[in-house]
Amino acid sequence: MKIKNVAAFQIYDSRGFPTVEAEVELDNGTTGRGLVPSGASTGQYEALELRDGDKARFRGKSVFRAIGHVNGEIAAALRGVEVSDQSAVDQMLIQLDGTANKSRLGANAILSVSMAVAHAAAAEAGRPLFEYLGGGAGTLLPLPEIQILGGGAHAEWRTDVQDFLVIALGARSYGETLEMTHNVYHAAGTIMSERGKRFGLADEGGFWPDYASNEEALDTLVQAIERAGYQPGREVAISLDIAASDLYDETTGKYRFRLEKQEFTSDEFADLMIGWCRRYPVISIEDPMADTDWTGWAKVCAAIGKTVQLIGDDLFTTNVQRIQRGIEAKIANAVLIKLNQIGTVTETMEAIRLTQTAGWLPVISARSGETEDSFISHLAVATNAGQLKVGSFARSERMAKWNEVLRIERLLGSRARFEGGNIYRHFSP
Ligand code: 2PG
Ligand code: MG
Repeated sequence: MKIKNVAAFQIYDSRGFPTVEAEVELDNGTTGRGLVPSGASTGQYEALELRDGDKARFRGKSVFRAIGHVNGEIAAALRGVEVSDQSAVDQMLIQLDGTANKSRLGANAILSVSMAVAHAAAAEAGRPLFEYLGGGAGTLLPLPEIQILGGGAHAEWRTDVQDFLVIALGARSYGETLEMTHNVYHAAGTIMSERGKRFGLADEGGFWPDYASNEEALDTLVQAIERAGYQPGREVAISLDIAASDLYDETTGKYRFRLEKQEFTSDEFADLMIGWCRRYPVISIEDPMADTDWTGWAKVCAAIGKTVQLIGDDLFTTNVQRIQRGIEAKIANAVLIKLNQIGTVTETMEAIRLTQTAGWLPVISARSGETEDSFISHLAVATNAGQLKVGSFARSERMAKWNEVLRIERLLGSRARFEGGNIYRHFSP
């Protein structure tokens, strides 16, 4: 079926910031919509999110230029194009833009259309998105990585570490991961209330803490797992996103904790990260070092790369060239996958495939600024990625994704598979 028209509109993300929604209409009237998320702790190598920068409107964050590009050049190029050839559509969008980082038309403009085309094609085929994207091969339900406390750029630097998360290693089903996480999340809230440390909710729905150190937050996480009745490290393990690029000063080469007013050389910071992973029941750590500090990454990977999942987010920005370099340099063992870091569905799926071919683990991820689109839930199952990170266990833009996996599970019926904590079987403590 051919594309009849493409149109874009300004909508608002979970922080109330403007973002792009595209709608693709096919010749037979079928439509598909793509809603673009937005990060706060964005990596410097991400594709460019085009914002108007007009301080008089939406504090410079409006996206009218990106929308204009969809309604103008992109719509003109895609009219009459076959909707079911996602890679050809994405290739056209990449070529039309003509820049390496999608800065001319804007990655937000391009991604909205790329996602809308996939949604429309799936609807036209009468298939759920995960089946359409995975060609029927996607049957693995993801192990969730769920935030309990939020800090860093998502909570005005109330902690230096950005995400304190848990992974329910002991769960036997996807549903059970949610039940276990629910229990830990509310246990953490109770503990924080008892001590007067619960300030509210951070951007991704995790508790906004009032702590004097990052380790106080780590201790709370262990206590919450125990209070909920689980064995830390065995049934429920800790996962951290340090988002260390935000703590790094490229001119001095130093890492800095604002809260604890401490500075570290790369070597010292790597030692701190390695120490946390050894002292606490940590199964996964993301961006422990800055995106330009490959020496620091190599040191961390050599020390704990066989026992802990080491995820590159800002490090790789879902970019196959950067992932390939990382695989060759052996500086991590997992890749965070975000559609809007690279800007098309096809390139995102290529990044997932490359990660899997190398024997590394992909983690499909939301952004801190999210929408009601549950595309990533489908993407995770379609690609058998095995892991999904969507912020916390609160707020509807997060719950929409967790809930969508429950629906996918029902649709898959007896074909649904769940590996749970077994996905880390090649890590030996
Ligand atoms: C991250 C994400 C999600 P942001 O760093 O992994 O937690 O944050 O979308 O702000 O980059
Ligand atoms: Mg991250």
